[in-house]
Amino acid sequence: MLRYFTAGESHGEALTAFLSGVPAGLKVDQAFVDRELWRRQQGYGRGGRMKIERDTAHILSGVHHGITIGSPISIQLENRDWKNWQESLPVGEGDPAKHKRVASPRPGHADLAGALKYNFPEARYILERASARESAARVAIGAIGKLFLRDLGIEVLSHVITTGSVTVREEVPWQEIRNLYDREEVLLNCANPEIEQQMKEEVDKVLRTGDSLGGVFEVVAHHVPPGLGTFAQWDERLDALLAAAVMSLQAVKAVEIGSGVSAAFTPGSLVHDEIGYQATSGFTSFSRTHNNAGGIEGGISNGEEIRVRGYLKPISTLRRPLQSVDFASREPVKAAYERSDVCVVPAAGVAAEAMVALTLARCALEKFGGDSMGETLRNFQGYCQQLKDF
Ligand code: EPS
Repeated sequence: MLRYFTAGESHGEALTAFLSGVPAGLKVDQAFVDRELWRRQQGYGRGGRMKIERDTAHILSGVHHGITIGSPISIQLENRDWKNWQESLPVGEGDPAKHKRVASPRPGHADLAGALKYNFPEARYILERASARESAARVAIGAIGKLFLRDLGIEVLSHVITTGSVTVREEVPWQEIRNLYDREEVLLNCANPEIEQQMKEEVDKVLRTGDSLGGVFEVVAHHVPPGLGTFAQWDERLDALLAAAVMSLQAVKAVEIGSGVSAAFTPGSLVHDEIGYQATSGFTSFSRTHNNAGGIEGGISNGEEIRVRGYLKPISTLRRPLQSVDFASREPVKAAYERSDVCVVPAAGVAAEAMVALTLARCALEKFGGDSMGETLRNFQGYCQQLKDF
């Protein structure tokens, strides 16, 4: 079974990720992993931290001579900013006078709920782990998940649909999303250049006013075979697994599969994807008129593209802070401010790609799993033949 964990604080020495259950013999392309980390660092609206960091994956175990060997993979990412925090956030006791308190909780952040839960008198240790910096560790192991899926012909990428009040209305075809991957300037990672320009103006507006923005990203998994996930148990449904995986990312407040939200307000005759049959080069010859289901029916992938959207709340650190209460005096004050991003929708999309890839990789391994890639691919090809013969 594919399992994964991360560890690390935003301003600690390093982030660490563990990935267990990858079959032996998978080629690990370090440049690909680092490119994924680079992609997560991009986007218009990022803050000063991304100018400090150069995220690269230091693979410590599980990979030798460029291939996985079946043992757990551990990856470390250096926090370059650590050198600025060694005294204020030491592992040892250190000097309490150097501690950087977060004196008043930010509405929308984990600060207050976390301080109450872990019984700290202020929020420093809370924001350290709650920060979206953690998502870099997921992207590192997600890249290994993507390399595994790639051997099965599956690709996972994302694009931005909404930034603030600006939205792309039409469905964006796979090839246009694929083209975004090759861009050297990510900007808002939007496939429509005119709309992307309007999105940039939205970000400029909040940069001027000291506010922040949320938005919507869409992750698309291309060339997924029918049959991943099942309706047999609630916790084996692919849509439920994907929803949890994407919802687990910092700042995501809603997840949608296909046109799930608008479908609730539309008659069934206009929602469900009619079925046809014509010879194609796909997994089967069954075809669909459209893909409102987002590639999943009955908790099972149906052979269409999987489309998952994540809805992000605006970043909760505001340069013009909202009302809060001082942790010590209990007096009304403005919420604490620390360096932050104002918009992270493209980066969140990349982190969500990692979560979708790890979820699909887990389901694929449950279905085709072998201890080596050779065994896994043999099982996969046998299943593909079964689909052709259906
Ligand atoms: C992030 C690193 C953080 C923030 C951001 C995400 O770095 P720092 O706090 O040092 O500026 O930029 O975290 C948040 C948006 C948040 O609310 O915690 C990263 O690597 O993505």
